[in-house]
Amino acid sequence: MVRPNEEVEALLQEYADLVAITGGDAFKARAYEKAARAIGGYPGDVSTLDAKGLRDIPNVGKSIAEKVVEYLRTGQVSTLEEVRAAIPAGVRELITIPTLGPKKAMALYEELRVSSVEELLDAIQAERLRDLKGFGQKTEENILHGIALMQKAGGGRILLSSAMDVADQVVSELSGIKGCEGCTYAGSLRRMRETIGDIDILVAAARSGPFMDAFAGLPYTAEVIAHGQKKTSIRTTKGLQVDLRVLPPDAWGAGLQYFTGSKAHNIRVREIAVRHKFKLSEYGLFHADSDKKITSRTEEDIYARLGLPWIPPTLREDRGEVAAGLRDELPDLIAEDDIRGDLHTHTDLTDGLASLEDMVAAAAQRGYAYYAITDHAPDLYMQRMTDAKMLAQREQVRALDGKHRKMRLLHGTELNIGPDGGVDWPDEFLAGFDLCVASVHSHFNQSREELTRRLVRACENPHVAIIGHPTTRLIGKRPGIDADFDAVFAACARTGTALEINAHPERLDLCDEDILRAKRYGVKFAVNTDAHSTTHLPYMRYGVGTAQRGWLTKDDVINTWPLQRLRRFLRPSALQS
Ligand code: DGT
Ligand code: CA
Ligand code: CA
Ligand code: ZN
Repeated sequence: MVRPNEEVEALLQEYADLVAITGGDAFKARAYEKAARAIGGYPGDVSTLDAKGLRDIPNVGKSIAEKVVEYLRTGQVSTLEEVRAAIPAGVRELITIPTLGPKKAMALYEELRVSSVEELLDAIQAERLRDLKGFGQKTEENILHGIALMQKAGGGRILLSSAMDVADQVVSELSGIKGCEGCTYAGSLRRMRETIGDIDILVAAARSGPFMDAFAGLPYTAEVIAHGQKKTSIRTTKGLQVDLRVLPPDAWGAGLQYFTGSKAHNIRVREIAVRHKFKLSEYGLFHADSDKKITSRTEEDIYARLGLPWIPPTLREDRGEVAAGLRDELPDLIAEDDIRGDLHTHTDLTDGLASLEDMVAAAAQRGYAYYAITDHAPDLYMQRMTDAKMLAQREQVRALDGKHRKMRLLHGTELNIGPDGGVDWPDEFLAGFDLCVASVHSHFNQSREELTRRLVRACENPHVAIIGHPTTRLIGKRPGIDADFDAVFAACARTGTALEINAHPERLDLCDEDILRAKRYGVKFAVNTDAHSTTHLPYMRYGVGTAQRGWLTKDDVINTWPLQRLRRFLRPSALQS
């Protein structure tokens, strides 16, 4: 669970931020930022590399490699410690507020002597920010929202993917212990919620002792909070709480059902039990009057005795799943196996970290039937895209197509939706692509009317087949844009434009509730990873989990369709203009 790549990524990113905030060389800050991303996306374990090995990673030069080596050897980097010391701790706290960049944080400190979140709140209250250059009323609102987001995150919830990495490891460790008859994760993680409060692990075994001891002794256990025969809780080195419960194999189904939750779902299911004059607990389903056990061994059995089909965990949120189950109208949910391809991915032609060849090979490994490369268009000037580069890439894609016998390649692009809803290539050029994704990447603070018109206009572009990460939110960091999404969903349905479910764990955009709403308009969806590295392709599982939470079936999701049907959908249609 020690994840050296992520640790080094965070370290270099912090260094980049601190260089920026102290008014240091912007070029240097950017170099560190690039290296941070490269190491974060590097498929191997960086802690096994020496300085030379590190320098083979793109964007990692000599001095950065040396700092990484120092960190891996000593646990700290002396130059970073120096910069840290030179900046008041309060200002560093300010940088961590989502939506407030290093520049604004420094301005607040230098102009207003604000050096903590508390003082910033006071300053906003006293309207002292209004006189600062570059700060407006909208900035204030954004800062307040950022602080609220941060305080919510401070409630200790972590991203689904981070929790999943830990849980997968714990489950694999405990499954190997003698006497294990079953081991899995339950709770919000099994329901694939976008953030996780704590991890709940269940083991089925006759004797709990060996599991509890092994659990308390795991290398990443920083603190044992409670150690008992039924339940042990630990805190990991990263501050995440993990609860382990060992259940008698005979009560596995009841325990799994109970600890999977959600609490609201459990309450709804217990109401059904009461109607049958039954009693449902973590120990089993019983007759209310005699206490005689009816069943407890499997979840299927328990639901069946209540007149319900087995309800997939991703639906267990009390959003009508119990009523739908009673009517036998649960959706036949999309599964990860149904996904035939990824329709939004990048290469190192723009800001991706891997070459076209490597990305395509990794996609073929996943058994996809098709795969789209969608590098950025010219508007994101940092990427320095040109017509010639894109056309040269198309040649390469065509040449590669067929090398992986079972996988067809689509050549696409991710367009930037400009402030007025226009995109960054003319129609004639767009007509040459197999697929155009279009997304918002800037100007998040336009008015609601402008944002809505902007997205609707993008949908109306006949070449735009998919709206990428539609709200642009970053979980715990940046709120989604304030558009009238009902109007956008209606436009998508009318123009045959799919909405993306971006599977990146920091995005999961659209989120479950937006998906449910959009589906009512008859919109189609695409579950894509937006991979910028080969290591991002497996994020697909989080996108599919989110799609399930939005009650989607295969038919709702265009990248489960056979290629021919997909191509018909992608074809520019007269309807759209
Ligand atoms: P989290 O940890 O905040 O992400 O969310 P959960 O859903 O994993 O919640 P957690 O860890 O507190 O409890 C795990 C499951 O145990 C929860 O989903 C349902 C069940 N549970 C816990 N407390 C109660 C309760 O008081 N009543 C009922 N019916 N179920 C409960
Ligand atoms: Ca939990
Ligand atoms: Ca728990
Ligand atoms: Zn992208």
